[in-house]
Amino acid sequence: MTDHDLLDRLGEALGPKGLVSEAADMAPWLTDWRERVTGGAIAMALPASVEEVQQVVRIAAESGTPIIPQGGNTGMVAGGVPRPADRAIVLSLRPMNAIRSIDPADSSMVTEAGVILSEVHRAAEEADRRFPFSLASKDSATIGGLVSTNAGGTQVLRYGPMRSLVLGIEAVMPDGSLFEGLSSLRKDNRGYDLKQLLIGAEGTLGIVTAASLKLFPAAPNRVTAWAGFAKASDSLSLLRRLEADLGPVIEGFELVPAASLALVLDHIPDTRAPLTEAHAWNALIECRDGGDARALRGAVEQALAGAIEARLAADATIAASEAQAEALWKLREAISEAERHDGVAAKHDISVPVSAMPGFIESATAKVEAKFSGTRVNAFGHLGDGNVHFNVRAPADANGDAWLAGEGEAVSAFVHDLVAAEGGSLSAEHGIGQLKLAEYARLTGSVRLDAQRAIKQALDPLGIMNPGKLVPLANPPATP
Ligand code: 2HG
Ligand code: ZN
Repeated sequence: MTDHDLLDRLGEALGPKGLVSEAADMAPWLTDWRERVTGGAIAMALPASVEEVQQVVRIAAESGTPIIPQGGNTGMVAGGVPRPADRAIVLSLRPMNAIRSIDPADSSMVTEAGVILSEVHRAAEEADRRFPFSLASKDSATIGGLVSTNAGGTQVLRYGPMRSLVLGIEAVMPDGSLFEGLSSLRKDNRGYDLKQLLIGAEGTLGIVTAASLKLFPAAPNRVTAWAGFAKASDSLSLLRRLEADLGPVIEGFELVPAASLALVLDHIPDTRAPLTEAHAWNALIECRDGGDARALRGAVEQALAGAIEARLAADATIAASEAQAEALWKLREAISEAERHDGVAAKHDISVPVSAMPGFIESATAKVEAKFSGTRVNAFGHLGDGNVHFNVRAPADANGDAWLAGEGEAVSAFVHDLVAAEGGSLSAEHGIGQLKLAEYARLTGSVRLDAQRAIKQALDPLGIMNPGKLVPLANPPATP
């Protein structure tokens, strides 16, 4: 099929509103959020219904055209954009943005893939329920993307990643057939779980078109606190002490080193330091429940005072209003953006056992900064999950892109080797996409990789679903 014929077929299936093929109109959607990859596409399909998605997939299968499912394009590993040499169809799920149903009694909600996360939050609240999953890109990330990447975010400590919040999915399979798995069953033990296989598959096995999400009771009381302390190792002791004092109300515990806070204060307008003095390490602590607001605040105050007395924290503050809580969250959520404004960084989304993380941060930072002179580690994030973003900023005088392609690659291999030695993972929450594929292949055992390739081959024998992401080729072409 020629490109011309392909565009004709897609145009017939989608109508003029559902198809974009002008380079300028496609451009914003062909470069990933981190601006690391600009992919090649013949067209961008904007289907408005499941049937239209099925038609696009059938046309792609007939013509052997790669199909790249895309949501809000907020991913961190270039999983939602084509490869540079592709001549792909980018299939945007954004027009499919209906909330199909909310069932407060069942505590579940069915949303289409293009619904934006903050819309899900709002809809759940209106039904006096809650969807307790959040991340910095909540105003543009879509449910389909979050499901397909098994996204993590800042509430994993209590609620787990997307995998534990999805009850069912609907997906178009690589031959155009429909997996009608939108159940809200809490228990379903019929062997292999196709839903879980598709969650986190990064669009390599099919296209998620809708999801049934688990809702929770509303928890209107939130107490957001910020604590400063001297040593990374205090962070875990502080978390464990607060857990012992406060119990399960703690749902977020985010580590913010002085370097991250300085980046945010430098680059993000309307931000200010939360404590009078600077501390080498800080934690943003979020507690929530549905009980008595004053009681929760009192309990958190008392727990923090106890932690200061035990010298696990040097100072702490509690947000006195929703606006102050939002301001504290902004300091944490804007780290990624502030780092991007500052220059390039070799980014590592790593996990090790929670108990090993403080020691890992200290020793790996010393090793990296000693070996690669001028680099500066910025390790922040989800300490309570054993997951930090161990980002290594280029030396101040480095040429960003050239550094990334040269020394940056060596830094990444070095960091990933340290992570592997701890039994950790090189992708805790961002997935593999294009950017981690080579390192994933290098560090992953053949049993796992072969099983993954066999699954891919069985479900997508034509290899049209988001090729070049997540599944390393068995025999990659030799690099010249
Ligand atoms: C976060 O936790 C995101 O803020 C982004 O996962 C992390 O930019 C990063 O490395
Ligand atoms: Zn993160």
